[in-house]
Amino acid sequence: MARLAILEYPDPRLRIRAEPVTKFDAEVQKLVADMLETMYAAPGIGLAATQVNVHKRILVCDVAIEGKQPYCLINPEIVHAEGQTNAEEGCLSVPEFYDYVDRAALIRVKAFDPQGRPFEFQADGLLAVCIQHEMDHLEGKLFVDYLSELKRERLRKKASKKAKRAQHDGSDTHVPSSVPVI
Ligand code: GNR
Ligand code: NI
Repeated sequence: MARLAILEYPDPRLRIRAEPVTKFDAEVQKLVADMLETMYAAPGIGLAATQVNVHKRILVCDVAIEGKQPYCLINPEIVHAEGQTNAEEGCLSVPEFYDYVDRAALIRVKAFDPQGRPFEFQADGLLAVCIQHEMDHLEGKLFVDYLSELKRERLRKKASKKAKRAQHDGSDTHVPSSVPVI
């Protein structure tokens, strides 16, 4: 198992639409194990493959308060949605930023497990919110896209300040654009 690097806003790779998985092989199974390790280490309650720069329709989540209850959804589809909920969301790709987003309160989801077996289940509460958040990642969408222009402007300023600071003090893992990468 390995911890994977998580892309951060405004990285353009977060905007790539993920492709369906067609082969449920050892490579997919290793990726799922690495995504779970990365999610638990972060820590986070969900992770989409897009966030670790793999543009395949794979997500993992675990909203259990005690113990572990991992879910892995491959090629997920929402076949039914009802009601509305408004919960505060955060994202490992948008660190230190939280806001409220409207989502369906109850969803019925069809997906495949890492062995390629289809399954279907119903989710509500935080699990439903998390699955909708992760499925948006697979479309290249971020929760901040739902916020008002004013709030997104604030986020853009915050991100550009952070980027400048990283370039200045070299405290981050970012490679300065002036350094040639051979
Ligand atoms: O860790 C996470 N917490 C969270 C809280 C409310 C709604 C959604 C989430 S998902 C997030 C991890 C993440 O960025 N997944 O893509
Ligand atoms: Ni996220």
